[in-house]
Amino acid sequence: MQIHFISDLHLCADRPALTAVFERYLAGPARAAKRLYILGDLFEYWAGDDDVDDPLAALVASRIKALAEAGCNVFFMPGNRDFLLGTDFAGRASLEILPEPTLIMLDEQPAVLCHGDSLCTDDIAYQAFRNQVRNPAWQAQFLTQPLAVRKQIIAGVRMKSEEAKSEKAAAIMDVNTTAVTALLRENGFPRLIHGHTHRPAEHSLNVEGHVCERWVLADWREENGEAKGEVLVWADGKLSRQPLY
Ligand code: LP5
Ligand code: MN
Repeated sequence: MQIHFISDLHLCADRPALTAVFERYLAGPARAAKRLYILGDLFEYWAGDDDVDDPLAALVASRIKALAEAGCNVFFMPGNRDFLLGTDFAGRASLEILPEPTLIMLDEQPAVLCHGDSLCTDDIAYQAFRNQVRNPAWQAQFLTQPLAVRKQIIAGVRMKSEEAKSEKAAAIMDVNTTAVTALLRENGFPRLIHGHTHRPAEHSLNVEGHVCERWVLADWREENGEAKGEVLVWADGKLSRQPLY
């Protein structure tokens, strides 16, 4: 049986072709997996679990649930866009929310999982924003506001974020070596699997004398009118990438 990893699907009502790729994946290739890890940014944004009846959210939850009922354990780790996803959605989708980071085993080989944004420590403005919105008290207060108001606030933040990103150097928005080293050291120098940066690659690192691999997941996107996803598959003792259409 296989173990699958995906992230950065950024599903939203405006990109139905991407949702269709995800539906085909869940009904097809995912059925070969005993575990599926969704490492954040499943949704373009998540305003709170009182939005579970939104047609896209309801569809996604029901399709994930069908996979879970077919025998695959599905795990979700929050991304920077959907960290407000909570137990209501998890219940509807029959998935388990994992803390970040989480150390897992791929057969006998350890791997540490995270979304990836926590490793981008050179992005000082983003880390300040992250500290604020990941604070439980801040979240509780935010969630007291009506859903429509939250969506308006999020629209404002997304605009500000796009402006800010256009002025940042590309290197600032990648992972920081010291942060990667610290995470690997804290977890006993395993493999690292993460998304977020949209820079799919396999890096081999020598960390304090240990050779570690860092696998970066691909984002899902529409290109030249075609929707394309990707899953990282653990099978037969190795990882490989499988394109999804
Ligand atoms: O997501 P991505 O890869 O495009 O960009 C991220 C960082 N940006 C974000 C913001 C999200 O994209 C959009 C918000 C998602 C919804 C969250 C749900 C609920 C939260 C409610 C919030 C009030 O995460 C971006 C990084 C980039 O990754 C690369 O790592 O650079 O960070 C920024 O651009 C942040 C800015 O530098 C600073 C913050 C700007 C926001 C200011 C808030 C002002 C409030 C305005 C209200 C109208
Ligand atoms: Mn992200």
